[in-house]
Order: sequence, then structure tokens, then C-alpha cells
Amino acid sequence: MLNRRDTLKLGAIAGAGLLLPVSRLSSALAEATALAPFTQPLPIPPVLAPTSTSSVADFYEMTIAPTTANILPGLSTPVLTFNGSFPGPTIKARRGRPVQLKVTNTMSTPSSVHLHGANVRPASDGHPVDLIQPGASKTYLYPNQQPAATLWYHDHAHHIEAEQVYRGLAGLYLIGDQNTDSLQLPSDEYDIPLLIRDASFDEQGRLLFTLDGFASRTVVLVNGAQQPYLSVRRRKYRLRLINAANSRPIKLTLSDGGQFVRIASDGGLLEHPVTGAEIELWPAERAEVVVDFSTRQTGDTVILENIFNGPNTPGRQLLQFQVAESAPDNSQVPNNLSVHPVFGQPIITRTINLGRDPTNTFYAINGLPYDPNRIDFQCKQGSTELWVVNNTDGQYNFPHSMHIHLVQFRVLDRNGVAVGPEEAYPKDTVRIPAGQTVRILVRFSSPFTGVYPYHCHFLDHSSAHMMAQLEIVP
Ligand SMILES: [Cu+2]
Repeated sequence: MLNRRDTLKLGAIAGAGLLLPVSRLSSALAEATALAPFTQPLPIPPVLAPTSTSSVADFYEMTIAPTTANILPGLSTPVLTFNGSFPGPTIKARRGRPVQLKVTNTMSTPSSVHLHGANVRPASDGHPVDLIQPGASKTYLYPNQQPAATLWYHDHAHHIEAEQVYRGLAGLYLIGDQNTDSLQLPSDEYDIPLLIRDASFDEQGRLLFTLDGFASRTVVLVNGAQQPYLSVRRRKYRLRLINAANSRPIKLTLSDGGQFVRIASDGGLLEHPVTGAEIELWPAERAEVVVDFSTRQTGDTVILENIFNGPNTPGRQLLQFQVAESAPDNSQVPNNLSVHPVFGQPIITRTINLGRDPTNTFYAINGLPYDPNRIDFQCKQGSTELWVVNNTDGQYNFPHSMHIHLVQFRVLDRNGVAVGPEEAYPKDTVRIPAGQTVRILVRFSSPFTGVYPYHCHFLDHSSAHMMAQLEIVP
């Protein structure tokens, strides 16, 4: 069942996790480059222009290519990019208006592009073995028949997605709709994406990658930059927070103790805003928040921090907001944001065990490594299922998560404790801490049938077999 590439990967994983040495090189580099924090402006990924539009769809093209990026002062970093941009360009779509995206792969390795959180046919889902071979192109069709949301696209090629995403193959895909427009949330230049990921560099500025090498990834980048600043006016901002790290959970706070008003989760708007001082996001999770800088004074600085591992979290200070003068602000955060669908009663309960195989070194789902030729579950279109997801790696203290392609599910509880409304719906990725159990309701309401993966979204784990697939049947 395992080929030579698998064996190599397993060799890389064996003994990892608990005993990985922290790269002193990377730490030293991080400290050196941290001497002048908040001196470069926050980059905003470019918005991709359509190559053409018709009365029924917008047509886009992207080319995957290796190039270099200036991430660390005075150093040139080889990266993999969509259209030369690190991270990739942002696609802005509208609900009800389809997008056709043609992707050409000029790398020496295959790619597959998955639009995370999207309701699309299997042929456009970016399945791990539905590959764009080197030199080839593939056109993906995105119907955008779903509510406004902050989605992201990323590489999903079997076994190598962790490395290829780490080296840069990820970008944002934002769906807008009339309902969201009517709410008058902060928009345009007051609507800021913050794509957060970690990295490890050698002394020449090259990205270091080893599978499960998360402990050495101590440099945290926001939109591809280390510790940038954003000049903000004294008014409300909408921030789209995306954890695009392979394996790093984050818990975000504001250094002045300020509040986030959370308005959206993975797949779109919450029903009502939820106010709090912390936003916890594990890999692939998203949150949209509104932060009101009118409560600060001109000249104030506020730092967005990651305190997941306490005050000594590596790369704790992510981004500095520098508060400038006031600006007119007609935006608001209404109490009623959206109306969520009612899920039916589950017709079946499934148990999903996420855990390292005790006799081998691969990560497994229900004891099995991923096999793209095996259907793990058959699910009936239109039905609702109850999934009981167990993290069985309590003894290793390995965190995992569950991402299901195609659907937005409802999270019920974690270890029997109901989750808050900010984490309940709409979700496509949920965190499962070591040894814990999370119950979710999954509704297969999509018009599409066929085979879709589900997997841990610690990409270092999914690349090492922690993936399975379901088939939706009529
Ligand atoms: Cu995992």
C-alpha cells in the first residue's frame, strides 16, 4: 500500500512531534529581524482581475510558478506562487455569479487547487489525485451559490500539499452578496484581509521545510510580511482573519485589551455578533471581526498578538495598528446578521477516530491511511448525519482538526460542553484538541454528488495519510 514516497515521508515523521529540535538558526534569524518590528506596511494581496467577463460568468487565469520574494531584510526567498504573488492574489466573487478559473502549472511537481469551504462539483474540488501535471492546465468551475464568506484556495496535491502550501501556494477567495452589502459593515479600504502563517528560514533566507517541523517555524507572517504595521483611521474596520499555517493554532488578542466583534465564521455570517477579547483559530479556520479604532486616540498603537502558548508564544506580536486621524464612518454592526438553515434529525451516527497508528508512524483516520481508491463513507444526498470525532492521540498530545470538503457543518459540543455561537455554524473546519471528542451535524444539502475528501487540516498530518473520503449518493 505504501510506495517509496510514502516510506520517505514516514521516515521524516518517525520521532517527530515530540522530539523535534527547535531550529536555533531560525530563532536567531527571527530575533535579528525582529529588531525593527512594525517598520514595513502591511501588504494587501492584489485583487485578481478577470481575463474576461460574460453575461453569465467571470473568467480568471492563474499560473503556478516558482519565484522569489523579499520576506526578510536583504534576503531573497525562493517561493511557490500563484501569479508571482506571495501569498496568492485575491479573487472577489459574487453570490450567484459563476467563476471559471484556469490554472496553469509551471512547477516541476503536480498541483491540485482546492477552494476551501466552497460548494462545488467533485471535478472542481481539487481532489488530491485530480492533478494538474507540470506544464498542464485545468479549469475549475465555481458556481458561487452560497452565502458571502471568506474562503481560501490552496494546493491539495496528494502527499505534497503541506510543503507546497508552506512554500506559498495559498490565497484568498472572497464571496460577496446582497445581504452582506445591505448590512453596511465596514467595506472597501476598511475591509482588511489578514492571512496568518508561520515559517522557518535558514541564514540565506530560504524556507526550511520538514514534515511536522512546526516547532522550528517561529517566524509568523501576516500577508507574507513579518511584523508589519497598518495605519488605521479612528473608525470601524472589518478584519478577515485566516489561519493559513500548516500546523500552528493561534489565539489572537489586542494588546490594549480591546474587544473583537465577531461577525462571521468559516462559511459566512453568524446570526448575531459575538463580542470577546480572544479569537482562537486553528489551521484553516477563519473569523471576520469588526474592531472600532474610534475608541483609541490618534497616535495610539495597538498590537495584534498571538497568545496561544501564553506570553512566550513564538512570534507573539503579529501586526501593529497605528491609529491616525478620524474618518467618516457610516458603517454599523447590526444585531441581526443572517438566518441560519435548520438541520434535520440525523439518520446515522458515525464515529471518526483521528490518531496516529500505534504500530506504524503514519497518521490515520479510523486506523487507516488515506487511499484515494477507497470510499470510507457513503452519505445520502439531502440527509443529515451526526459525526462523533475523537482525537485518540491524548498520549502523544497531538492536536488534530476535521475539515470536510463541500459542506458547512454545525458544531454541537466538545467533550459534552456546547460550543458558543461563534463556533457553532457555519463551519468547515473544527479543532479537536488531544484526547477530546467533538460532535458535529453534517448536512449534505449540496446539489452535487460524488467523492469528496475529509481530513485533518494540520497539513503536515493530511500529507502523512490523515485523510479519508466520502461519496454522496442520490
Ligand atoms: Cu492532525
